[in-house]
Order: sequence, then structure tokens, then C-alpha cells
Amino acid sequence: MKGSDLLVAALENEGVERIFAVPGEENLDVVESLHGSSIELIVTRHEQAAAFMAATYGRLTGKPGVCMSTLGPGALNFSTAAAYALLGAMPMILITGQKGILTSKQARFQIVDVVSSMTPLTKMAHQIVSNATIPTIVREAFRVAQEERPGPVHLELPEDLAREEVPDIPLVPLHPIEIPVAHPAALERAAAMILEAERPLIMLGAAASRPRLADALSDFVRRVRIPFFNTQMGKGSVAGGANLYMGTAALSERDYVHQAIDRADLILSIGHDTVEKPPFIMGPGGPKVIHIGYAPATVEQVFFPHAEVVGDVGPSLALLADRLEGKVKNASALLQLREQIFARLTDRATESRFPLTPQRIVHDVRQVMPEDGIVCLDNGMYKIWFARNYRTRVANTLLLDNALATMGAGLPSAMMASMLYPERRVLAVCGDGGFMMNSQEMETAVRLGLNLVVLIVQDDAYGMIRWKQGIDAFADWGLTFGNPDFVKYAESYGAKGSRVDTADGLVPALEAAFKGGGVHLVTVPVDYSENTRVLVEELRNRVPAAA
Ligand SMILES: Cc1ncc(C[n+]2csc(CCOP(=O)(O)OP(=O)(O)O)c2C)c(N)n1
Ligand SMILES: [Mg+2]
Repeated sequence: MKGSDLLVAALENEGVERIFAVPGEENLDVVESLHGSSIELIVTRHEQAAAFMAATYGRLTGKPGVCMSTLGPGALNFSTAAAYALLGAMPMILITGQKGILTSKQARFQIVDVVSSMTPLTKMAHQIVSNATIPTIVREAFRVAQEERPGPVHLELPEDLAREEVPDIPLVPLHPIEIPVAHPAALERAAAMILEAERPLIMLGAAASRPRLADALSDFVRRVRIPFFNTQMGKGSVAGGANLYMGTAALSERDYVHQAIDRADLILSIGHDTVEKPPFIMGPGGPKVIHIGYAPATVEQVFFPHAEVVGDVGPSLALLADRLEGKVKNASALLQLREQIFARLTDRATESRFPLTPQRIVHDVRQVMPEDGIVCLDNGMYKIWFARNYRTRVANTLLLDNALATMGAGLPSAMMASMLYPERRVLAVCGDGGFMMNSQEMETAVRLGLNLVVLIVQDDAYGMIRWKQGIDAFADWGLTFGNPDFVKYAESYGAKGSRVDTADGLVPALEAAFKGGGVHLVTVPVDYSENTRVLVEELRNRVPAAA
């Protein structure tokens, strides 16, 4: 057995099913060890996509996804996705190769201090310097990546260690870990505050979307019957609570959902992670906030809770519901605002304008997606519209990144969702800018035989930045570009392609794409004049709610 065999055995011990990679020569021993293992090697066309896929595996399963690259250039291509997983709290293991550390046969060729570059982007970054430590380091890496708050861990395996013969070193067994539940005093304090509140409101944040939390969270909302809104990354976490949903805070203030937020005197913030763009701005005189989370809140200029319930969120919420069920007399105080909030959100959702309005695109996508269908967004202007207007009823059915908010993750994250849930409809929604940042992965998607539809929202521009340029009264300059013929582009990968050229053409195009199976790209032109009309002018004129 050599070092790479031991590494792969340790990964098998952790239940790893696949590794996403762009290998370099420094990884070749590991590649050979994978050959004889139960782990599938999936090569991508850019390291960024490999790591975005591994991170999304972690996000959707709660278990670390694994990706691998070579030293220097390959490892540096992991940087953005490491930050994506760190900010987004997605468990992931990044393995990179390195030149030998015992000799220096190629001097400094391709050598970058990768561990140092990964240190600020991961929960832990470590060079393996002795094969004897592989079993413990791998076990520690998975534990650290998976435990709250989850995130990426980097391991560097130099090629001479990978090649070196090792004696049979026992692997470290796994054991289940239960996180402590919140202290009774914290539960009593929170319960008292909620029972005293006149206008309570629940906010579901990013950590509310942890896969293991879905049922417990839904039970809590159903038992206490307090209306809820969510942050962008908390979207979709309550099943069956549709009549208590008040909206999504896609903007930090002045949106219609803020009519409820501004009036609330108590916000029960479940799993809020301040990596997200603020869902509302706290200030003196605003509502009281109780933070419920796996970890204590981070105190920020715009978020400073008055009480905390820290511990395993699911069981802690059950204990809180035991103290509250049937007793929250003001639970529905804010519920009457619901109808007027939704009336505003559905405005122009069916308008027959061509190019299509963003509202129409969101509306039409919802028509073709079943309840359990998964929409994965890249980053661009349409993300605000989807976060605001797309209704979700099943946890983790709208995957977006409101943490690093990087472009380029939409397609890889949808590919991962499609691999994990081949029986569900999966749609990537990308701008023409973001799609082209990782569009080469169309080849990977076709090669893997995925069923996946990619919708490109086409405005021939970096639309979101162009919009902000306009808001800030800069001249409309410099942010447009040309595009390939997307239909031909898709076809050149062996995928299918279609173009929407009428206002009513999106639903049939998406239906046909899903029914046809395989990888299918649909491009739809968008009329982004709605960005300013609604998100600036209309909301500017909205009368803020009196507290
Ligand atoms: C990797 C990366 N580069 C730049 C940005 C800044 N940025 C945010 S949105 C955006 C424009 C996105 O353009 P596109 O994908 O075409 O979507 P649109 O806004 O036009 O719908 C840019 C450049 C970013 N978030 N991530
Ligand atoms: Mg664009």
C-alpha cells in the first residue's frame, strides 16, 4: 500500500462516493488508487466547477463533497469555490497535490504556498507531511467540514508521500455526534418574550436550510402559527406552512415584505447568518430580535440580537414549541398584511410583453417546475426577482448564493442537484454573463448523461451592474457585450438548444426541454426596464409602515 492508497481508503471510510477533479501529474498516484476503489472520479473542465459541484453536494446532503486538483494553478482555481463554501456554510474537502517535499527536483517550478492561500478561505488547511497521519487527518477534516458551522477543509498531499510505501495503518472509525440542545433558561426567556410580543414574526435564515432541519422547522412553524418570512438563502425551508409565508427579503429595506418586518415588535430569527445581504436593518427603536442558531449570533452594525437560543436547532425548536403551542395569542397579528404583499408581488406576472419581464420569467418557470423541482441560480439581476417572487414549498428547491454571490456557480450547482436527484426536474437559471463563466461544463453535463435544463436570461450585458450604474446616475456605458448563438453553442456540445421568441413561448419551450430529456439550453430575452420601475421607483414611493 502506498500513501495515495491510504488516502483513498480513508475517503472510502468516510462514505465518499465521488470526487470531482481536474487532476495534474502530482495527483496521478491518487488517480491510480481511485481506479481500484469504490469512488467514482468525475473530471470537469475547470477546477472551479469541480469545487462548486462538491460544495453543492455538501449543501444538499449535509455530508462533505470532495474535489481534487493539482498544485499551483489548479489549486488557485479552487479559491472562489472555497470561499463560496466558506461563506455559504457548505461542507467540502479540497484535496490538492504538491511537488515532493523531501527533495526538490524541479526547484520552484509551479510552486505556490497553497496552504497559506487556502487558510483564510477554509475552516482548516493542512499539508500532509507524514503518511502515518493520513487516517487521523482525514477523519479530522471530515469532522471539521461537517460540524456546525459547516464549511470547506483543504488537504495538500505532496506527490512523494503519495507514492511512498506505507505499512498497514488502521483507519479511524466514525461515530455519531449529537450537538447539545439549548439551555432551559434560554428557552424560558425566549418563550416569555414571544408570549409577550404584540406583533411577532419569524425569520428563516440560511442555516434554516440545513438538510437535516427541514422537518423540525416545518413542525415548529405549524405548531406556533406565527407568520414567517425568509432571507434569500432561507427560502423554501417550511413545508406546508404556505398560508403563514409573508415573503422573502431580497432587498434590505423598503420592499413589500418590509411592511410586516417594520411593524413587528419581535423577530424570531432562526438560523440567520450575517454572510447574507441584510434582510432588514436593525437600529435603535426597532423590533426585539431573538437569535436561534447552531452557533451564537455574530453581532453586526445591522444585526444585534437581544436574546439567543443556541444549540441543535431542531430539538431546541421542539422544546420551544412545547412552551408556546396554543398560547401565542398574538401569533397572527401581522397575517392580515399578507394579501397586500402578495398582490404587489404578482403584479405584471402574466403580462404579454416581449422581451419578457423578469416577473413573467419567474412566473412561467414556476408553472413548469413541480413542487419538488429544483431551480439553481447563478448571480445576476434575475436573482433578486427569483428570490422575491418565486414561491417554494419544499426545502432546498431554490438554490442561490447570497453569501459570496459569485457568478459561475449556477450551472455546476444544477449539475450536482441533477446527479443527486435524477428523478426531479432541475433547472439552472443563468445570466448571459454568469453562464459564460463556466459554460464549458456543458460538456461535462452531456458526458455524464444528466437531465438538465439551462435557462439563459439574455440581455447582452452585465445587467445588474448596468442597473446599479443607472441608479447611481452614471452614464449607461461599457457594460454590454456580444454573445454566441446560444442554440448553436448548445448543439456544438451535443446538447439541445432553443430560443424563446414570443411572450408566450417560455412555458412551452421549457416543457419541451424537460420532456425531451438530456441537457437542453433555452435562451430567453429579458426586458430589464422593470428593474428600475419596480425596485427603485415603485418602492421609493411606498409609504413606510408606521410601527
Ligand atoms: C465572479 C463574479 N464577478 C463579478 C461579479 C459582479 N457582478 C454581479 S452581478 C454581475 C452581472 C451579471 O451579469 P449576467 O450574468 O449577464 O446577469 P444579468 O445581471 O445581466 O441578468 C456582475 C458582473 C460577481 N458577483 N461575481
Ligand atoms: Mg446579462
